[in-house]
Amino acid sequence: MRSKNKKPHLNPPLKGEETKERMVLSKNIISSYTESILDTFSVEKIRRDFPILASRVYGKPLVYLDNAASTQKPASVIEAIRHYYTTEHSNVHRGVHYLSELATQKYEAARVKVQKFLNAGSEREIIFVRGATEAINLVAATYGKKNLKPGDEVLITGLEHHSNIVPWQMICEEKGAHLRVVPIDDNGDIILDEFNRLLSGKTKIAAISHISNALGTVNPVKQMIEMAHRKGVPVLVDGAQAVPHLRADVRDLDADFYVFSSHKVFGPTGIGILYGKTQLLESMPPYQGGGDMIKSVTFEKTIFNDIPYKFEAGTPHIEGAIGLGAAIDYLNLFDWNRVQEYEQALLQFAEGEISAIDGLKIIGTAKEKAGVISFVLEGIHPHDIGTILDREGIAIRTGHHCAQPVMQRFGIPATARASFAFYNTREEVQALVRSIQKVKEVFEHV
Ligand code: C6P
Repeated sequence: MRSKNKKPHLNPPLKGEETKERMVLSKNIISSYTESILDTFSVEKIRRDFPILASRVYGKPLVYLDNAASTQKPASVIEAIRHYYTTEHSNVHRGVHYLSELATQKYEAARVKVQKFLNAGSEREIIFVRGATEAINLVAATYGKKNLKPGDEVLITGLEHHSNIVPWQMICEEKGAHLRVVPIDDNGDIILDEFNRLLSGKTKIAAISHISNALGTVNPVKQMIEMAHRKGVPVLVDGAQAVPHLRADVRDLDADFYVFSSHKVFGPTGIGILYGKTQLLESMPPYQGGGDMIKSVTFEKTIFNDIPYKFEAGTPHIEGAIGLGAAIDYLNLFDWNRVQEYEQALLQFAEGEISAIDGLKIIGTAKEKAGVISFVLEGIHPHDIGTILDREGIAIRTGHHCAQPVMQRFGIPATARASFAFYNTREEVQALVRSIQKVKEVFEHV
């Protein structure tokens, strides 16, 4: 994360009006420290772990800058899934035979890997779900069902992805509760005083993103959780964009719920995690009914299973969990201080280069940012930028990024978004900059 306080050796953060000028300046004086981080990180070695990164699209080398949408997979994850289906597959928790026990053991071992990855107190606090979206829906539907009544409030922020808005809207409507939204400022930072003010006796839960997918803002979630807890309000943290960039520690954060998707953290699609504190999970009703979530069933009454199984009805995404476990094993090979330093240096380099392009404006200049540069080009629709870049082999995302209220806040319909992972390089940033220049040239002649 880029932080003025935490990383004084990096160039200072860029804010508001002074952004453009400062970014241009930063392009010229990218510190030798930043240069040396970019030079010494073993990025080429890391890239060899990701087979897809060697591909060509339209005859050009792939430049994959859509990591906030989904990250690519290392060979070890692909191999873990192949190995599972080749030698280990059966259903879990159901059979006494060898393969069922083996699959169960692998599935449960993946849960323990996630527990350690998040530093959760117990593996019972780790629920396998389809992704961040399902995790938030689960909490909204079950915690909301139990705790919300007419007049109560749910507090979210103006930076949220639709997945952390719509489920709360739905349960508020059902229960006659109200959704309150903490505003963000012109840089894309949450206004903390407003967060504190809006936490009231009526607030039953606060749901906040750790990192914004549309702007890259890193929110001070630990501080926000402290503020909420002082008023007795539990907090759900949407960590979908955080886990690829930092090591989240749910106990250090004291998060009540923490959610993320495997596919954004170099694991397979269709699987994700809901972490919840034991006491809260035990107090919540089940989300779905079916096999595995019960202890006993008669036509008169069902006794539900203990957590985490109470929330895992039906045959789970077994190879997904195993693949996620392999992704965590892979991430554990790295020194995360080095990874973060590299990502910050790359982001800073990219911001300097990109912001120097005439007519380009970066949307989102928060105090701390990670992984994302959202931008608009004067007179050119982001979709046209995305299409022309695609022909150059460059994958970015364009549109509202499932965060329409963020776009409304900045008075724009869409942005072009380049999002980075630790396997991206300075040369890829330069390719992006050259291609944006080409976009401008194309439109100059239209
Ligand atoms: N953002 C993006 O391109 P799922 O779809 O369940 O894996 O993740 C949903 C989600 C929740 N919260 C945040 C902060 C997110 O960024 C996302 C997914 C992708 O920005 C796809 S819309």
